Amino acid sequence: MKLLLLLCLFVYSVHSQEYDDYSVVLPTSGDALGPRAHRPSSGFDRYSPNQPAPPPISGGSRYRGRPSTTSTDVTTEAQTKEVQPDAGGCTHLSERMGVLCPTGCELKSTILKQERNVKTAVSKLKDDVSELSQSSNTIYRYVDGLSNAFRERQRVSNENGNVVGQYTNDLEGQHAFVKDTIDTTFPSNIRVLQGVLQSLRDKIQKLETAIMSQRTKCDKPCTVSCPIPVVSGKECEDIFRRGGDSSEMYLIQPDSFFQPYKVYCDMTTEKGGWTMIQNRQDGSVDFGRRWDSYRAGFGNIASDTGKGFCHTPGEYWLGNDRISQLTKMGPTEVIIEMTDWSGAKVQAMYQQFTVQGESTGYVLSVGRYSGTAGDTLLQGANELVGENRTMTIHNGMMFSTYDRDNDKWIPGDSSKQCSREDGGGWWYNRCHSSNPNGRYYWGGPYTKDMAKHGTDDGIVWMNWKGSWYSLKAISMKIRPFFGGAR
Ligand SMILES: *[C@@H]1O[C@H](CO)[C@@H](O)[C@H](O)[C@H]1NC(C)=O
Ligand SMILES: [Ca+2]
Repeated sequence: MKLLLLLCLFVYSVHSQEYDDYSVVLPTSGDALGPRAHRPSSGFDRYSPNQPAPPPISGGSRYRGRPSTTSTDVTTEAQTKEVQPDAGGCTHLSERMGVLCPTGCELKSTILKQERNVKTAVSKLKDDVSELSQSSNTIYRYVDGLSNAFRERQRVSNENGNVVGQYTNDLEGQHAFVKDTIDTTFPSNIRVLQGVLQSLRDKIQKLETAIMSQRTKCDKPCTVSCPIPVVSGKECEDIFRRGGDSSEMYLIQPDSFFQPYKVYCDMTTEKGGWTMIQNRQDGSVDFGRRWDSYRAGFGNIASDTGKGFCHTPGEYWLGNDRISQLTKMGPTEVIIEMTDWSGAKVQAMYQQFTVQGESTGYVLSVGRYSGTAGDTLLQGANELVGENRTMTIHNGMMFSTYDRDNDKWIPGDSSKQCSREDGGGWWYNRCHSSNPNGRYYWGGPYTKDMAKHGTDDGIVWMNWKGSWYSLKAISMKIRPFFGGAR
């Protein structure tokens, strides 16, 4: 009987484990979560107001307004495309060519981790089942012996008349019950267990097949199958003026001292010519990275989903050195577009956007906001007042990563690091009103309990959605400012 109960419990727990994988903690509606974006002074420390930000580069642009007849003489050049052999992704034959690969390789390591867990669970399950089979065999033997004893007793009782009649009846009843249990319940429970085991085996089979295919894929460097357009330029505006009018991946070379690299160009939004420097859309790339990684850039530039060219941007950070160099060539504007989980879109534009070089910590300076998302970079979080708001302004800040603390939250105290708590590299103050490189949360609202350090480490734009809503998508694109384009 005890064994039966154990069996049922076991089957139940196997089933409930499967459901556990999908259970999600939903934020309760009554939760009043205050903004965690700032770190108010404790009394001992004081917040030292921002130094004035270096003015962003403005004034005469290298670019005049767009000529009204764009690209009639260069269209033939733009339309011929050339397949360029290339290697990127898991192993880069040539890092300077940029990163370009489906995220299969990151997927692989995740699957391998899961595979180990499932394997242990199944081998334990195997042991349990064989143990059960054995113990049920023992019980079969016991019942068999019982049956024999019963027959023997019956013979004796027949000989002895009704002397032990009463006792025999009892024994008969018990025997029937036990035999019934053994014959029906036990085998059916074992069948259920065997079914569970089989379905787990099937799942492992599938995982193994997936892993094998990923392994072969990652054995050799992933090759990019989509062609790189022949038309190239200093950046995407240059390419647009040379006739590159489709949004896709291009090769750019901002100046002749730098190697050319790949980048995604948006040629349709607000008249096109935008060089994408940051993109989040599905959480496929980890943005919790070191200083060196943010300096060099990381992620996947673009991919081909069957149209024959790299028209879909991946998640990436172009790299602080490249961003700085592009914005210091002349007056530059930035557009930050974002989407929530219901599909609503807003944008923030700054007509001035300059990032200084590494020696000064990639100081950010922006100016002249317009848009629908709310101005976080210059104004800080609207929901905060006084110093609490000032300490969320990003303009004038240096870049910080979890291994390089340049923020304004008690400089010098290594336990007070915005980047470590808020998930990504950014121009943190003390700490943020926007956090585009934060952790990717599925679905939008998230809570303190879900965050690694209890802080608002999601993809946050406070002046649109507050601290506790993580956006579905956000991107940053820059363009030489030439005025009057809109
Ligand atoms: C700043 O925030 C702290 C805690 O959230 C609060 O106690 C303080 O009064 C705020 N300061 C201002 C000026 O609102
Ligand atoms: Ca700090």
